[in-house]
Amino acid sequence: MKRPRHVCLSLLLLVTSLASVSSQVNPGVCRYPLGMSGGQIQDEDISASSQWSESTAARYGRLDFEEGDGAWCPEITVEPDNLKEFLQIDLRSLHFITLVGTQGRHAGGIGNEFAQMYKIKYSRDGSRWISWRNRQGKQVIEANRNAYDIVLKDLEPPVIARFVRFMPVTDHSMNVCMRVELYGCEWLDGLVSYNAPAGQQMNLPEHVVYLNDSVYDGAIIHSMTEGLGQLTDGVCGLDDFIDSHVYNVWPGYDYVGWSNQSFPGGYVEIMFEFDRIRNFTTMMVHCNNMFTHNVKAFQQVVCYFRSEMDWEPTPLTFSPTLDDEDPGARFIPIALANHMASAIKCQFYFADIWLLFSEITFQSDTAMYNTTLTPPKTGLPPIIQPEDDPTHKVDDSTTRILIGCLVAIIFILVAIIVIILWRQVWQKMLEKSETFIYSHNQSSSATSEQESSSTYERIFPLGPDYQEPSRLICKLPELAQNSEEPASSSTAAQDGVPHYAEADIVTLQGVTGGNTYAIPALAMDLLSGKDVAVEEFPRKLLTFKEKLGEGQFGEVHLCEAEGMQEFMNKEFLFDVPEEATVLVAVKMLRSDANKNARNDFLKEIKIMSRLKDPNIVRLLAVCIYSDPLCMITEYMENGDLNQFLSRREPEGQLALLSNSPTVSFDNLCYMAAQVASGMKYLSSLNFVHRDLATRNCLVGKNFTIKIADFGMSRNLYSGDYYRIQGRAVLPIRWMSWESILLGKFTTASDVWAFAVTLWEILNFCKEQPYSQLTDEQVIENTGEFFRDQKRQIYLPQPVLCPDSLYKVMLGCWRRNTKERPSFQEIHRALLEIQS
Ligand code: DJQ
Repeated sequence: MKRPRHVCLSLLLLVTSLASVSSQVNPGVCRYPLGMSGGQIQDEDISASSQWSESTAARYGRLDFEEGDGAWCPEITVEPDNLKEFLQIDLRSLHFITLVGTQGRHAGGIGNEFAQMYKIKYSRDGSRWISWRNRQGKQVIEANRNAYDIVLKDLEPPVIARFVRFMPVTDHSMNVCMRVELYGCEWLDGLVSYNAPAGQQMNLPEHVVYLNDSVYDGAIIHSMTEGLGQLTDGVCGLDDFIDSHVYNVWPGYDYVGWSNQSFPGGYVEIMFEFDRIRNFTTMMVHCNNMFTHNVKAFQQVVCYFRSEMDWEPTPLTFSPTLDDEDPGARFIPIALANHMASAIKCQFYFADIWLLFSEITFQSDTAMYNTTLTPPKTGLPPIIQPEDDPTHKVDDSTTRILIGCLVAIIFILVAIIVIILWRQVWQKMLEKSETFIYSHNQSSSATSEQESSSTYERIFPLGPDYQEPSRLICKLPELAQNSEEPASSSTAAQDGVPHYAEADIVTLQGVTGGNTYAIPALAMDLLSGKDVAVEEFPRKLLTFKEKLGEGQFGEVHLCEAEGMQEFMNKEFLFDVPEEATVLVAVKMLRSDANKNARNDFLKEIKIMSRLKDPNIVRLLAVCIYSDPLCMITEYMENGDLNQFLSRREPEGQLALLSNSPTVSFDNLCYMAAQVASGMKYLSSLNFVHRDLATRNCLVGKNFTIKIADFGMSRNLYSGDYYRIQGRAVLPIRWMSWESILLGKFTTASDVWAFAVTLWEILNFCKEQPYSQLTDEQVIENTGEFFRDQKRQIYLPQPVLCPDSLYKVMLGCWRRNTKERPSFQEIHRALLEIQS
């Protein structure tokens, strides 16, 4: 299983920005100030319905500016029922706007006017104005309570517009002044509207699923015209279309869907109109594929292009491979073969009864020829000057394609260099970012996502409308897909500890444990097994007893081993039973495993053979001279720690009554201390576990513990892993904020997970961490840890947990990784508490 690597996101953004093509907007990232406070928006692009005086003209309505009399103020008092006044901003091109900020007139203490509320109107062409509404249909936005504080509000749904109007609203007659800012990024898709048949309603026995486009901003009569909506709001639907990322909405909210019963032609036609003629490379359609509910991605799409007045006669046809196995929602890319068009009309053919889309995005070259032909529909200024001689058009476009190819090659080369440099820079950058204090004053002056140099220049709103973490979810699957990058970055320099040279580190994937490990790899011949520091065990001396577990490519069996003592005696100089046979656990590679799985198995042997600590699963011997490949470890008769504890009770009345086995507080501490000790050992090797939890610890005789890593595929624990669009799987409830938000896994994030494990232990594994929170809420809580404004929710102090121990846990959950204790310190603290 692969983990998301945010390196890939950054790389993707980097390459995308260099290549200056458009790509799907990520609302989580698209939050840059658009230039009211930074000055990129010119005075002449700020206008208003009226002004109180020359010194309170529209141009003084810039957030955080104190020029003139300190804000824009309309001529007359704003009355509750009068909505005539507005402050208007022209962004000069289409922008994806995710956030707005307002402030009143303070003027160094002289002013005290502000807007308690306002509405937003927006327009893409300057003539058709649309009133913004939130997802519940409400137009009024609560705003300022005083003249100086900035109030940021997420636009949920975001808007795509060139012009925006702020219209102050009051509940009583009052003087109002405003300073404002817009946040977002340029809308490079260039899409100005899509027209489609209205979404329909699906009647399931247990739900009515509303598959309409509930935020469509055009007209909806029988069909949707002239608007944009859910297909462009940057929110991808979940695998199960009945669920939604957004709270308090109805089943099916994220999707727009149609049933084939209403379309005798067998297809749904959607027409897309753009701001100008563009050279299209790709269209991405995010489709649901829950075939168990008769929903499937389209079986064919036929697209027509209109570049001038007429539609091109020959359409482009594409048939994706139908997927009857994976019910996960997915983006289907459709290559548009550099067609030039200002409108595209696509017919999506049903593959099943239902067709459900949640996002459609386009990639196109922005620099296009534009002759005396059709003027852009919106009247937006074209980017490139008109060509004088239309006969050069064809030649010209071929040269453009050639230049494009060359440029692409250069970018790929640059990207490769960047990847190499990145590894070194990335760690340093992230360390720095942790100390970065998020505040509006420090927000960048960049006008778009593409121009900004740092991810941290975005605005993270401070109000209750904060959406960032959950929004990241939409982007994560993309990261997971691109996670071919080795995991070594996570093992690189942490907290100033000396570490292995990058080149010595290899990435290994466990077989049962689907985790990615990174360990120092010494030069050795992997497949010959020469350098595996464990001995070959005669396979015929193993007798199978029962199955202990199963992974994707192998099984773990309980076996009797004859003469294993020799192997054990050599390793441990203490006594082992003298019987002829001992029980061992044998992990075996399935005979039908492919070459990759086989290599992974051998790599896992290599790693495991180097981990020698009493509290880590220890490899006793292997069978690699012949197939099936096996590795052998001691049998831990009490299974995993989670199962072990959940079947036991603390000593006391309750246990006496129920007659269940008990575990004393001291024994709990003893087990916790062993986990800490094993982790102390791993951290000394700079080995990052990434999935420390009670489910990954084994219990032997007398409360002995060994840390293992079963991987994420055990059904029993599937609820502990958060699945993003059927791909990335993350133990979010055990993960530090930086692992979730930045993809950063270090010993410090293992320390965080250790404290969650400790919490589980003290609760006898009877409760899942944050059991009151949904996965989405856990991710939102991660955002609170990140902002550290005392709104984060910590796991509560378990009943059995003394204050001193809870202090240790809280220390492990500090925002700043450097302030968290080391495993050495934790281990010492646990020994002290125990005695
Ligand atoms: C690490 C691993 C052991 C396979 C179930 C009940 C049992 C075994 C990061 C380091 C710390 N340690 O282990 N990584 C990966 N491996 C494992 C297991 C636990 N597993 C899964 C079981 C299991 C026992 C033993 N007694 N009772 O299924 N590994 C490797 C393993 C298993 C058998 C032989 C050799 C290694 O998590």
